[in-house]
Amino acid sequence: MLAHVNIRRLAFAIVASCTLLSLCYFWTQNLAQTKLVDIHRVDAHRVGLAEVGLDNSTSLSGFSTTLATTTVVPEPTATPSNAATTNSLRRANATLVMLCRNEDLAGVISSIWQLETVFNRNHGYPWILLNDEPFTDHFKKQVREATDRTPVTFGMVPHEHWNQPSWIDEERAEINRVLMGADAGIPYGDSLSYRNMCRFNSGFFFKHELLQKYRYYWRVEPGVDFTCDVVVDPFTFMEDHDKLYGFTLSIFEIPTTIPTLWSAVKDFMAEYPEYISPDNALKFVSDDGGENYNMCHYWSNFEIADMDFFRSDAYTKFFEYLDSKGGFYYERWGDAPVHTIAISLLARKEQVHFFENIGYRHKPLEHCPIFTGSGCTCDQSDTIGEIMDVPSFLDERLNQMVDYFRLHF
Ligand SMILES: Nc1nc2c(ncn2[C@@H]2O[C@H](COP(=O)(O)OP(=O)(O)OP(=O)(O)O)[C@@H](O)[C@H]2O)c(=O)[nH]1
Ligand SMILES: [Mg+2]
Repeated sequence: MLAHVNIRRLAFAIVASCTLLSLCYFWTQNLAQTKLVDIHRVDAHRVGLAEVGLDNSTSLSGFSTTLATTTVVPEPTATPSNAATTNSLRRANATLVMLCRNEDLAGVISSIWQLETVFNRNHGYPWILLNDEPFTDHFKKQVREATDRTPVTFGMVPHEHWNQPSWIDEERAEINRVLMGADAGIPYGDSLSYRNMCRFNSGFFFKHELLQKYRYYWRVEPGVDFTCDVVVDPFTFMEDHDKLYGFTLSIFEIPTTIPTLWSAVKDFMAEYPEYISPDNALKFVSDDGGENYNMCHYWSNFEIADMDFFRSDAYTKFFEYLDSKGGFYYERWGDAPVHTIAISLLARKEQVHFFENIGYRHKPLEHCPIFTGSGCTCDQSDTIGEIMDVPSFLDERLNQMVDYFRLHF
């Protein structure tokens, strides 16, 4: 009898524990799911996609574009302990590229050292450093030491890929540099070298002879931080998933730097409809069906991309068309909106990938992953999560500038 009661008690205890465990399990799962969805809503807001209006089944793959009912599919993860070493890893045909100046040395070494530490020491992707002036021996020596066993090559940007073309009306360009610089206080508004850099990054870097043999590239800038172990190779990920463009941060462009960019893009679309992808992401860059640009752009100081996209007929035509308008010099068109608009219009929307798992900081902005399973040294609350308001004076300034252009040119 006693044994019988004990067995009943034991059975009850087992059933009760199982029920309790199941309840706990479902509760924590639910919590985790809610958290993901909430964070991704913020995320969607951050990348300006909440307004895109994609339906639940549509995903800009890895983008947190998605709405509450959508399952969040993170990139595959691996722990650093089971990440293979250089020799056994499959590598993509890819390179790490940094455009920099001799005086950027400390920031160059810092960025290289960090990316080597969190990622490349396991892969050995070669570095290519480019400059519009010759690198000094001192610079090359220190960079070689920082890259350790990883190959590094130093290259010069050809004059014709960097400098303002002779057909640009320098008087007109200079007037606008003054207008945008001291007068309007637009960052780099008065800088010719910044314009050269933006145009080079828009239309020429992938043509550099040192980059010809590579398909994928990761753009790195001096002085940035990589704050998490990169345990999945983004290059092979891109290759395996047919991605053309990867980003971590997305913000608004300053409208006064690109007063006539979108009208040039609209002209291009009208003239070359054959290059516009039927499955494009126009909704990422325009909230009104293409009438106006909403200023959203991927922050291209971080960029992992397939250079074959930039080398394609579609992009070549797109860049040449924009370049012919002179806006890189008469205004201050950045490579970020140019790349963003191009990838949004010329590619399929699922060919863009949000690298949620890559911790990245380019001051003052950063992205700290929510999937911080692997070592991260960032604070998730530092991730930009709000749409940055465009100050109203910029709008006013934009109108003034458009009027100015109408009057004078
Ligand atoms: N060689 C060379 N590189 C440049 C020049 N201007 C900019 N760069 C590089 O181009 C990239 C972008 O320049 P940044 O000055 O960082 O521009 P930004 O990221 O828009 O602005 P910041 O917020 O100041 O970083 C960086 O990799 C720079 O090192 C230049 O005149 N010569
Ligand atoms: Mg920068």
